[in-house]
Amino acid sequence: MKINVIGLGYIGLPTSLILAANGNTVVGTDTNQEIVNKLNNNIVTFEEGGLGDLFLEASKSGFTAETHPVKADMYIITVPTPYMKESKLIDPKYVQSAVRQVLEVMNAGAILVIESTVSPGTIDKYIRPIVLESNKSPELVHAPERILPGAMISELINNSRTIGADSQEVAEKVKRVYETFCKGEIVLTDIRTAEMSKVVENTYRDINIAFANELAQVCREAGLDVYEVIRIANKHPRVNILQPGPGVGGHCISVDPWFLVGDYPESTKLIHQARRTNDSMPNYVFDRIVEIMKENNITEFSKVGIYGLTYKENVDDMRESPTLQLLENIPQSKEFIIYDPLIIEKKIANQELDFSNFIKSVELVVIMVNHDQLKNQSLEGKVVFDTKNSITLPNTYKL
Ligand code: SAJ
Repeated sequence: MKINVIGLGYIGLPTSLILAANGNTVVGTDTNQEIVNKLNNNIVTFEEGGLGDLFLEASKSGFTAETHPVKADMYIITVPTPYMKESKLIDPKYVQSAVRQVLEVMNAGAILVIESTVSPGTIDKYIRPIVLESNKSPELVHAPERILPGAMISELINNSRTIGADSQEVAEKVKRVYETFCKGEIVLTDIRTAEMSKVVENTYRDINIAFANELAQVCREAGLDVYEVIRIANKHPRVNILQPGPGVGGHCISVDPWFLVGDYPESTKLIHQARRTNDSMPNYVFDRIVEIMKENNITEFSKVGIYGLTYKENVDDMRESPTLQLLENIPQSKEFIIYDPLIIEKKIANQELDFSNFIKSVELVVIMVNHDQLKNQSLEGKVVFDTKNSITLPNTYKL
């Protein structure tokens, strides 16, 4: 089976490599020439545990990268699916353009798998018409990706997967390919159910994080320690509350629930409120920073250091990160000094690339991301506001 994976980002690259490392002939395609050049020169394009080793194995098995789709038996599309800021509706342009490019080169009857997360109904509304217009009649499949950045390789291997197709026969064919690397259960269904279940998974998590974030605010008003309250409540066999934090980032959980809100505005009150709650957390963090500054007679915003620019711990992905949301929402926060051990090139103003320079220049350190690197650093002598409950120093401020 020859497979062409379209879009070599956070999902497409690990997916291509694991397929190649497990006996499939794989070509990866990305329109970004720089990504393609790097991969063909044996440079892995982002940090993820185990990705380097997987890359070596895949390269030995003949994995290569191209800027255009090639002839193959199966195409897997893993391009981004942004949403439009105002309407909250999905913007399917990247998936549509990938499908068009693939249709130009494919042989009739090849299989076209969409892994990109799409709002329920997208494939029928925006993809099927393009496919029907062509004379290639590919089999359409939706196999939504389900991997957690930071644990991608083990999740690719062990998670259950969903394959939505128009017929059992096609679903079984695709299942046989995914089975070459996936040890989890592979569930077969129709395309619309696959689309909806993926978006529902991320919405479920968003709502549960919003609940934890709301509890942090309630406990603060009540003068209680939210972490202790959650720890005790979670002793109940049917309670499993997540952890509050400075907001929800990443390209999945902070995006997918909007697809449902955009399409079903009247029926998604809870989902919409959860999004608002999570989106309001960076502002809540800012209000707490101002309080803490007053309490400690810190008068200049430039004496506040923000530790963490990525959307969560131990990944180098900054998309929609709470720190970026904070900088975008609140003009005064632009004076803060920012440091992140995983962002090694300067990406924003006031970013400090060296930890000791960062720590020297600030009086208050705000922990926005709990990177492992923090464990080896001393924050002695600093006022610390820990929004991730990551350290146990005395006199640390919490959310
Ligand atoms: N967060 C909290 N409190 C928590 C857990 C997370 O504030 O208790 C925050 C994180 O700090 C981060 C955000 O939520 O800012 C999202 O992080 P995450 O680790 O929960 O999830 P993602 O976005 O890295 O990956 C999610 C996963 N989905 C679910 O867990 C339902 C992953 O399995 C999906 O494959 C991925 O979205 C995706 O691509 O859809």
